[in-house]
Amino acid sequence: MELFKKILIANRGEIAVRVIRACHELGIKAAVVYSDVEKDALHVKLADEAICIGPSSAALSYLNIPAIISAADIADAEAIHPGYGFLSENTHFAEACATSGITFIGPSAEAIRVGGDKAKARQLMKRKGIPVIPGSDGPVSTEETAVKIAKKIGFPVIIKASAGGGGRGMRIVREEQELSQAFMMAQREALAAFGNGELYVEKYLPSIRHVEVQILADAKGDIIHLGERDCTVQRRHQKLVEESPSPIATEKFRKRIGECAIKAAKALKYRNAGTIEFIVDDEQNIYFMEVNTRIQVEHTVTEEVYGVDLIKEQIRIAAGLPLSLRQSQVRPSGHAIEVRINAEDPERFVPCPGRIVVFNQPGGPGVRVDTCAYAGWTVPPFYDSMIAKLIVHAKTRDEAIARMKRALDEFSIEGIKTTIPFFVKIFNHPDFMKGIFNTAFVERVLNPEKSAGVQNGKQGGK
Ligand code: MV4
Repeated sequence: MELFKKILIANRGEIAVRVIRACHELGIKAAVVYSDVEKDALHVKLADEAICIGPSSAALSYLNIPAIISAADIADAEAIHPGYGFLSENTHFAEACATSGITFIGPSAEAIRVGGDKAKARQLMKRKGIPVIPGSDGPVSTEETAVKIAKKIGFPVIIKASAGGGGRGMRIVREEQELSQAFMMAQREALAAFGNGELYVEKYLPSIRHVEVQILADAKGDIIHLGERDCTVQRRHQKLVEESPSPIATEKFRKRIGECAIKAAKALKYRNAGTIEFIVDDEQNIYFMEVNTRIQVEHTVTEEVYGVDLIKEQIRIAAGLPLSLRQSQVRPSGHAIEVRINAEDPERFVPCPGRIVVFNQPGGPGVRVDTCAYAGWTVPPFYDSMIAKLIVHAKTRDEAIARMKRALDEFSIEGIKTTIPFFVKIFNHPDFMKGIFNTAFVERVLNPEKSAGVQNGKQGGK
């Protein structure tokens, strides 16, 4: 089996740059696509060739399936790397690649389909003996059924959209009389956002952490996991800080959650890189939440701790090569933390595009910056506002935090506002330093007065 000679990258920003680097280290030519406002983008400069596929609007460029397939044909690329977002979890795109004889660097269209249907994925995992939060067995089509289930499992419950993502079509219901209206609103919201109003019901867990497991699976059916990432620090379903290992993980916990993730990957007959997301409650119970059938933004913290290049593994797997390591060779070393730096006002988190005048990035031991930004580049207003990921790696969590504070202090960006000042607050917060927090943490940092009475559960401990 041989690697590809040329790959087309159907993405932009830092992830396109990240994939170009993996290609070049593997001796593979990298072709990219770009929209007509991105002639000066870093991914265009670093690629071996670049093809303009349409105007600024993502719908007409980075989401334009026929244009991207044509670009792969013109470039004579044997495979397409979709990155994250855009077409990375689009079954039509994975199928269009196959039809055109192009290898899609990712899982099968069928695995993407199941991953995108949260009620179905949950039902499958439950059937395979993976713990799920008590709730409906598959989708719920009427309010009456929802009431019946809610009474059985007890309030509060949470109504979720099968096609859900980003918290849309989600409603917490505290008592029976609220349920009917919440059901209708969730259905309407899901229909508007996803063109699919299907809902399901779960018991609502008030104090949780978000812990996910990186898996790799090759064509032979070998599956390994590369431990967990803790993504509990979020605001409005946008992850802000990710770390590996999780501050709550012991070796025993890692073994338990890793085994759940491998079982889930087997249930999906998974191939390539994927993430199994779990909710962990204050008693360290693990519950399957959903599957992400793409490389994720936060893959970097796993790379740092496990010394594995996940993009290269994705490419090798897609080319039919075996995993480059076995589970017994997977060993964590130290602690890594990532922050997502956005071109946003750090007080209100509203996008703040514009021309970057100064861009001096931090360096030194254990510091990695994955970015598409440079001095003189103008952040376009049409796409995601993330312009850089700052990743630090050190022996212990405390040293990683100290290194992150040092690197944030060195980072000098002028001309636009960024979320760097917000992260300075996070890394100086006593609860973050202790590793004791839940998904309400960011709101508590931003509104200390409003949530003064809200206390965390009894988490943490090694
Ligand atoms: C939950 C939950 C509590 N109980 N499900 C939010 C997005 C979607 N992926 C699932 N989410 C949640 N599901 C039950 N049964 C709380 C959340 C949740 C959350 C989950 C992970 C990370 C951050 C979150 C923030 C708010 C709510």
